[in-house]
Amino acid sequence: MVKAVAVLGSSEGVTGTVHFVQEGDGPTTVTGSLSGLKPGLHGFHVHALGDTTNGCMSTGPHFNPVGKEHGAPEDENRHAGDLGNVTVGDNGTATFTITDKQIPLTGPNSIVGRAVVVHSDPDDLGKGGHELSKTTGNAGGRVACGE
Ligand SMILES: [Cu+2]
Ligand SMILES: [Zn+2]
Repeated sequence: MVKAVAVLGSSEGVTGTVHFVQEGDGPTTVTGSLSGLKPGLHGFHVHALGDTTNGCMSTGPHFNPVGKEHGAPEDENRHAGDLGNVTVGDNGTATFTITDKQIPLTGPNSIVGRAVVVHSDPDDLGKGGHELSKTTGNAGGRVACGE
């Protein structure tokens, strides 16, 4: 079993912890808790770089090792880092569990050392018809990140 953890921080008071666990070649289970966010849906992705020297801006684009378009977690055509949205309650917190097959913790496409990013707005999952839908899901600013 391989494990990883990302501790999220932000300049806007958002905090959180995200744990990753993978057994063998099976799917990766992601469990997280976040606080300090506005209620509603927030885009949630693995970005390509673990570099937070310039805040969340230096984490690069969505992790996309096989050159696909932005999409929903269940889509065939999606970035590996596309984990959809997390839902934040009225108290500003979210707890969630995601199981996904495209974010291994070992091998050439491993996500270990990359950044987890939470956005200010909902991810439209590539279907919003906005010019950014097929690259970022038009999820707005990067409000918290960690590696
Ligand atoms: Cu993102
Ligand atoms: Zn994406």
